[in-house]
Amino acid sequence: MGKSSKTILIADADEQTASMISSTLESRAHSIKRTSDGHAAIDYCKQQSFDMVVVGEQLSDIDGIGFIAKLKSACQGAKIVFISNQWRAAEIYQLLTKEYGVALVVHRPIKPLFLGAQLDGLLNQSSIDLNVGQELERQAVAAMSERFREGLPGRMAVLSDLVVLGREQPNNVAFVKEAQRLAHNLKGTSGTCGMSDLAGAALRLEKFLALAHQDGTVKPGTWDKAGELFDSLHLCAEAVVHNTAPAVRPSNTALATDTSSATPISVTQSCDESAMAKVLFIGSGDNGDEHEHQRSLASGNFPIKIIASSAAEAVEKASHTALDAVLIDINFHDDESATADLAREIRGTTGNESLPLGFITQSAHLPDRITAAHTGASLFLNSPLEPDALKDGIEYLLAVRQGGRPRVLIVDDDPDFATLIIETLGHEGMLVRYVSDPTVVMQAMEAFVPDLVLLDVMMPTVSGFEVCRLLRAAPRWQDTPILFLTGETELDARLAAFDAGGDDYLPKPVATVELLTRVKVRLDRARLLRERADKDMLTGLLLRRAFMEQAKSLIGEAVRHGLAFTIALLDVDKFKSINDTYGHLAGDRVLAHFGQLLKRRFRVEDIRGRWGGEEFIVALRHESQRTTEGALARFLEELRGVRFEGDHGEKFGVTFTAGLATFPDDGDTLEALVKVADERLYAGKEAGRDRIVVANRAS
Ligand code: GH3
Ligand code: MG
Ligand code: MG
Repeated sequence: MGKSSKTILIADADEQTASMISSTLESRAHSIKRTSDGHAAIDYCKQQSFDMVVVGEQLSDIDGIGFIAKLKSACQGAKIVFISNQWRAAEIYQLLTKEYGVALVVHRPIKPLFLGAQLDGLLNQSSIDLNVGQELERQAVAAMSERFREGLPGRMAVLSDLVVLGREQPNNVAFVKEAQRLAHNLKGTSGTCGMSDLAGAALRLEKFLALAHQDGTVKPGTWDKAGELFDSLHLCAEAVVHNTAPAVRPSNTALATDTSSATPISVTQSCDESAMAKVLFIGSGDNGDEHEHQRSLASGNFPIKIIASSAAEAVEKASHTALDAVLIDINFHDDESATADLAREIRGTTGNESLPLGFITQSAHLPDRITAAHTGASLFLNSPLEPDALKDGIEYLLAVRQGGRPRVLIVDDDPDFATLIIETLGHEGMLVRYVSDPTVVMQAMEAFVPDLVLLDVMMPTVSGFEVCRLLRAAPRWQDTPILFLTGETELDARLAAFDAGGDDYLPKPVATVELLTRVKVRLDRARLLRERADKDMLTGLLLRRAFMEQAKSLIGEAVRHGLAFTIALLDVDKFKSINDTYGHLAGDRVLAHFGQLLKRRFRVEDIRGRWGGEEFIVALRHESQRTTEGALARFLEELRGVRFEGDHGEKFGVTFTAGLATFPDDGDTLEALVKVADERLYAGKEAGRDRIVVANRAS
């Protein structure tokens, strides 16, 4: 991936959005010019050439779309990105992309990490003339067609064997069903690849076989007719393999299928790099490690890319790559506080506040718990690393992450089709996990925690409808968007999809641009709803109700595993007088900073919320009172060091008082624990503030 610096113009009258986009791009070392004025923007474009122009919904003198219409002639060659306030009608989308040459439409709310990955993808593409969506689709389909072509003789050989077996045992319904399934998959993939003759022949075979069995019995004469249909299918397949038009089917000619030379069906697991989870591995910085770990992770269908780094380069790499987790090998940095500083610095870079952290240590050398809790290490792995431990550890880190790149699970028994989807969605910065066996979907859901599921309908063993119903029965997956992908386009099948609890329905063959659009709409909508309901806008932390919901699961977990956890209520000291002295806006800045700092400290799986006003709440998983007290003391120490600025430039500092309560010693319900923590907080205020209280009588 090219990391060369690009020049980018941001034209947007919305100060906040422009700042956010600008800092996202600056952190990737691009140079930025900003304006809120359309005329000024056109002038800039005439004076210098930009690699990209990012246009907001509204400029000071013209609306964004009107501006884009003018922009086209002024700036040749720049990629135009439009930040839209809303999802628009298809015609406007068409107008923007086809007429005005807009390369990408991004919808609010904007996620810096996601946007960064999207813009990176755009800036690294060499072709500028082609519509990006179409070009992407063309490339993806070309790659898919090539793989499909390679695997086709193998697929045909399996089908041919089935025809032979079917003739030998004409009453065995399993052969009919399996042949039907294979024909169905052939139809889907070849249709997507634009091989219409082959798709048509496969459809005829599939339809015939679907009607050839009933109540567990096979109709007489089935295999004779199926043999004929298979023969014409085979001709089309030959034509595809040799890249020629299919010959006219010679009548009554038996086909000699040479199965001995056929290659087995290839199950392709390779996929586009951008769809991979990226893990920064901070060790000696020696690439040997990277290759070794990469090898040990090569198996399995969850692609992970290891990016090796020395400690010196780590912060730089973290701010320029859309990372999913960080692993630090402490053995190379025997100074523990330097390791903790490095971890904090990485989580201080834009978009990485909630990046999961893992430490690799020699068992003899465990870092102290307070440092670990404050810094936010979610995981300790013992070195030397066992291959499985590394894989499991990384999966754990990826699972505890919240609010990272959009995660999509695809369930489909056709690996070629899945690969196409992985590539298409991966290009957009999404993380995709692929499961070919519908019976393991539940485990995959638990391990991967997707934001959206793409479900094939027709699969061996379990149909997609059933999988969907199963998911909907679990409260946890009730709101996860589920999209069906299927070659069945009859009305009944479509109704069944919605009946089963699906959110949308996409016929196969699927146009990748359409798929992408629908996936994005669903993801955007789901995320928007979740954030509106759960998040406090000022601090970015959970609201009280959402906090309580998430914290409740801590109780269940603590009971099951016999573990403790500690909650802390934090209240900013003399906040009223801060508002009175320095202004309400300065007060808001204090709260926002407090929230940001809370996010960056502690582990990503610890829960943080805004309890209300200037009160915050934190729950530290699996931590004792003593460790939590220590970690909070470090946090208080850090906060004391922050200089805030009043509305008139005055400098001031803030402190807080906290009350702690631990499960199960101080109570066995969340409400009881909050009550105890609140009493201790109050005692701390009485005793003079700026302290952390762990026992009923403040000392
Ligand atoms: P103590 O040390 O005893 O906690 O004193 P305090 O002044 O912090 O406590 P008090 O509860 O009397 O005052 C809290 C103030 O916080 C009152 C309220 O106006 C202010 N406040 C609540 N929410 C916000 C907010 O979102 N922004 C700002 N700027 N102020 C807020
Ligand atoms: Mg207060
Ligand atoms: Mg208060």
